[in-house]
Amino acid sequence: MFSTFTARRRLTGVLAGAAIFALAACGGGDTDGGGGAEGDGDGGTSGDTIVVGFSQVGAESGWRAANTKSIQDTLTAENGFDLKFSDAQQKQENQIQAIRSYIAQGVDVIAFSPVVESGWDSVLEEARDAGIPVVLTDRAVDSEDDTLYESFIGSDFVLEGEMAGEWVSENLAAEQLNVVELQGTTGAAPAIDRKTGFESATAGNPNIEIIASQTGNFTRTEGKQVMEGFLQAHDDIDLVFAHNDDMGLGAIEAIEAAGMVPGEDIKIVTIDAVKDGMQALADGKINYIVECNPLLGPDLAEIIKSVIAGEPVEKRIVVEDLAFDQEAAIEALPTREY
Ligand code: GYE
Repeated sequence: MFSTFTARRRLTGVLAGAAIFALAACGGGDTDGGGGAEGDGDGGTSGDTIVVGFSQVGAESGWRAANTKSIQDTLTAENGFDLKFSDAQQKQENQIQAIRSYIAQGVDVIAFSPVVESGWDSVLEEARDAGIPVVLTDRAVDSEDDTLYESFIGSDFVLEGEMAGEWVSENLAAEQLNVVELQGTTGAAPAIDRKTGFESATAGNPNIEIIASQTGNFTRTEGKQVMEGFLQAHDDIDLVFAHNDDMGLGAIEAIEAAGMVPGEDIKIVTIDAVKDGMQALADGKINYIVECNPLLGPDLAEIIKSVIAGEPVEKRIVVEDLAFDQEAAIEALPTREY
């Protein structure tokens, strides 16, 4: 269907088959509300219910909302889980506190999406000392000791940045192209890696120049604010490269408020491919989106079950990502899950 855009998809690891099965099985799953901390309070440790403490980054983006929903819809009592879920509001200290609380509660498994890459060693050592396995989802840690966690499932963010950069280089850079970059949260794996990937893919093209680069913290509001600043400082911006859709959507607002046409006067390339972003792409306000699949719940459930069963799990499981131009977005939108 999107054959021209799927060439670089991949999913590695021995769990690939199980993961794909789980994703398919989840499609018709429960949609009955899903609330926050599922199954708390019945302290029964009944049978083989797996108690999971999950520390989420926050609620900063459409991607995050879809990711949270996927996890809450999958780690249900019906599927054999007792999920304790907390939202860290993009603060590392809140995540460390949540993980310590899960250790104190003696959960069976801790899973989390680390807001930033650094600074996790001591709390992960505490989990290990307590005999509680840890699974990383979505974002990586930079710990040198990879025995501190069982498995890390998430996209290849460097590849996403490269895919964006390659498309820009091939499609928009026949002449001088002045790029402004809206970076994700400072210190977060996807911000670091997407920047690296984009830079390496565009470095060989002498027409492409990144004239400004600043964090918009993966939110629409900050994306808009930073773009307003870019527009005040530069009257020669040709392209916005935003590390996620939400910041790109914020940039659209700033560009329109400045009396220009997003997607034409200033081109926009983003990463995520959530519905709002895809709609803007279909409308011609965004020019290209590299996907980052947030539906990690089913794979996470399989990994956790394997860990508890004492089965070997892959240390790194890479999630597949597509990419979309306007035509592909129009085709995909009617059946888009997130
Ligand atoms: O791209 C962004 C979110 O970690 C991959 O976090 C995730 C990123 C995603 O805020 O929208």
